[in-house]
Amino acid sequence: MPIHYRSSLLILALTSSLTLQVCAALPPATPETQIWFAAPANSFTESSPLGNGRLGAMLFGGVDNERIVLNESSVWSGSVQNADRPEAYQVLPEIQKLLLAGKNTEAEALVNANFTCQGPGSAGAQYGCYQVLGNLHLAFAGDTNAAVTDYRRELNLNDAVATVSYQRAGVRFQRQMFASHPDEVMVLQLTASQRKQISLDLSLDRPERSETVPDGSAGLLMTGQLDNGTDGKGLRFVARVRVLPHGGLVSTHGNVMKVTGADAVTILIAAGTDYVGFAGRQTKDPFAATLNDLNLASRKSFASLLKAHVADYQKYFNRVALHLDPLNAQDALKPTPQRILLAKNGPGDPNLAALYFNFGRYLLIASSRPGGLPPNLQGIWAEEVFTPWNGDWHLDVNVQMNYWPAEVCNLSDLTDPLFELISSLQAPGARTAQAYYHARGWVAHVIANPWGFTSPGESASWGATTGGSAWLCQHLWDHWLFTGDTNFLARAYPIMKGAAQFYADLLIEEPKHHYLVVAPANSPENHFYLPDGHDTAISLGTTVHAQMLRYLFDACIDASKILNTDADFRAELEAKCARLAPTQIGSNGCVMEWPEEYREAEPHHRHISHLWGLYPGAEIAPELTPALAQASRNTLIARGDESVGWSYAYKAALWARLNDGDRAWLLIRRALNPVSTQEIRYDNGGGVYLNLFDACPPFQIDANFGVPAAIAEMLVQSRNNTLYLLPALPSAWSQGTVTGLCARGGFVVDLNWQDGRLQTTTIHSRNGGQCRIQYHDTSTTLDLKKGDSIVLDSNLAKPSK
Ligand code: FUC
Repeated sequence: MPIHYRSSLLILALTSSLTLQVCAALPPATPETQIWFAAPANSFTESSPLGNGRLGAMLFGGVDNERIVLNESSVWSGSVQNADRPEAYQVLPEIQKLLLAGKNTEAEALVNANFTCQGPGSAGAQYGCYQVLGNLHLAFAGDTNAAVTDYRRELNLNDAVATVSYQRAGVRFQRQMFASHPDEVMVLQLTASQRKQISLDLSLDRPERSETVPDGSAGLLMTGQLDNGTDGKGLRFVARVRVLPHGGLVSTHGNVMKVTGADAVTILIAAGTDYVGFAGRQTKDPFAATLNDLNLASRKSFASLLKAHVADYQKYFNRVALHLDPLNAQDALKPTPQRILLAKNGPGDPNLAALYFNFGRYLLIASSRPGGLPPNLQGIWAEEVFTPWNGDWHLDVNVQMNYWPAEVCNLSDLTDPLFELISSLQAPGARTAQAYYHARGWVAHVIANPWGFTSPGESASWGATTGGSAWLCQHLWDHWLFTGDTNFLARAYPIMKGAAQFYADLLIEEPKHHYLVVAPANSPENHFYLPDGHDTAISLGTTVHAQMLRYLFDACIDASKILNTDADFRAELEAKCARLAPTQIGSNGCVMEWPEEYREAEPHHRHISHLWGLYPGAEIAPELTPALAQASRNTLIARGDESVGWSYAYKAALWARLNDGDRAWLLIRRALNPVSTQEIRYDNGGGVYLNLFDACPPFQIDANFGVPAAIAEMLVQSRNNTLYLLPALPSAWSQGTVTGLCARGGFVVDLNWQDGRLQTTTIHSRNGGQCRIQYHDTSTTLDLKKGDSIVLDSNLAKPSK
């Protein structure tokens, strides 16, 4: 099919006047804000994602048969369970005694027998899994033998609208779809350049447990009940489709709706479940809620639904803009799959990185809205009933990575779902803390679901890690550092305190240096050889635990001072924090992952948890701890680049923190490696699918968020009251501009550079206060009032007028 790049406006000029009137206001897309294809999707990972935070869709764009995968963020099987082992705490002293005596093998046997969950854990039906809601099928009638020309399927990140258009038998057809947050529906409009050209059958299905019936005379209703793992009566789900034709006839035949000879058709989709949990819609009656959504939306015109959607979406998206010059301006106009291949086979395309950055912001806006559930391993997009790793929230890097771009990319208000999840883990986590550790406070281990699962996983090797709650709390403290919102801190502090209490109780003194260490501990999912050759995962403290605890304890100490509370607890934390094991450098020049120099079982393991203190933590930094920064470089080199999708993103962020833009760019280029859709591996070889979804593989959304965060770290960093400008600019990104990136202290930064050199910088202060700015060896300190915007030249001086 011959495809030529056209701006949206040009395409629209060819379509019906109805569409033209509606869409003329849409902003033109650019190569860095448009993902487009010259053909329909062959699979889920080629289709185009849409989302309003709660409702999701994947548009395939088939010409004769359109399949739209439908999702709703609370479509979760399983139910609340108590998977704690109530007597486990009795074994803790013995485990700790064995670890103190260097008997890790014996300790691990006890951990395996006692510090796992009761029952099958994540393998059980009661743990549940995030599931597809269903599929909407459109089977188009008409001359299916006629040639299709000028096919284009685009997802415009500027306005969050997907458009499919093509020419057939002299008629130009167009489909436009968006997921509206203000109107709680997904909207699909079919138009044609001539009258009476649209005829189709609509149906709604799901791989299991569903029934579809007519919904009055103008719609379909699909309902069903998920398995809860006990009596089979889990969440009830509802999907409703309403068809609003312009001209033509509509009829219902069983569970199929027929539209014949319409000029245009608007299709509204509403969905919900009766999940009443820590967030989400909180309705026991999804039947009524979805009917209400459709009734309200169908009173509005397509134009007004679209207008409200675009305004709502752009409120978030337009806060940041990144432009990186393409390697080749003509190539940048090619369909996205071709761009990905060209970039892989050439020296890489910075503009493709800008597109991926924008896509990450797009996906966060589409999957994380205040009041909703946080994006899971799939975001909100899944086509299966049994999603990989249950589509849950993994707490040993994955859900946190989903939120890495939130603060720095000016989407601070979208962190609310994560904070609701954290808050919801306190009560079950307090029971878990008692059952296994007889400790105060609360703990979350490695996996979590909407049913409050905080127990260890079913295998100690990966599931007994106690770090989940500490890592989650880092996001609470960072939110405060970025926003300075004291009301938020007052709400967050008790949660952080509970987490800190837990670890404070779990610490024991190790005999060699008398440091306080967490025992038992794992370094997420990794293992090592004991001197006797035994392969084990359990140790007496780990580097990542010490780093995360230092962060958490310091945060609680500072917060208690700011809030003027808890002097006694502060004193306890100050004493314990001072005795945590420091991050150590081994004889090989690398950061030690465990307290002893154990032989690594997997030197190229995907997790790099012992560099947590470099990113997302801040205790390692080139200007602060040069020796540890060098050891971190050595560690990254020894670990190697090759890994899964999210690991590339993590390593890119780590290289950014080491001020090495070229290495960070190398990792981002790896993260953009095309991965075949057929390829579902659970190990190395990550990259992207053709729709730019992250391939772990399989599809897993974390790197879609992790890479944008790494890009932001390459352009602006903030720590210890200093703002670093262009700290890790790759030599290949010689020209660019970025606006709206956020820094700790409530500063917003716009900057541009040419020939790799900083030109103009604007610093806007939201809260007022002092701001030290550093660009390579030049620095300046500004005293800013709330609301000030200061422009600086390439020497960080205020330009003379
Ligand atoms: C962690 C990672 C895996 C995968 C899984 C969902 O366990 O180690 O690579 O991303 O989460």
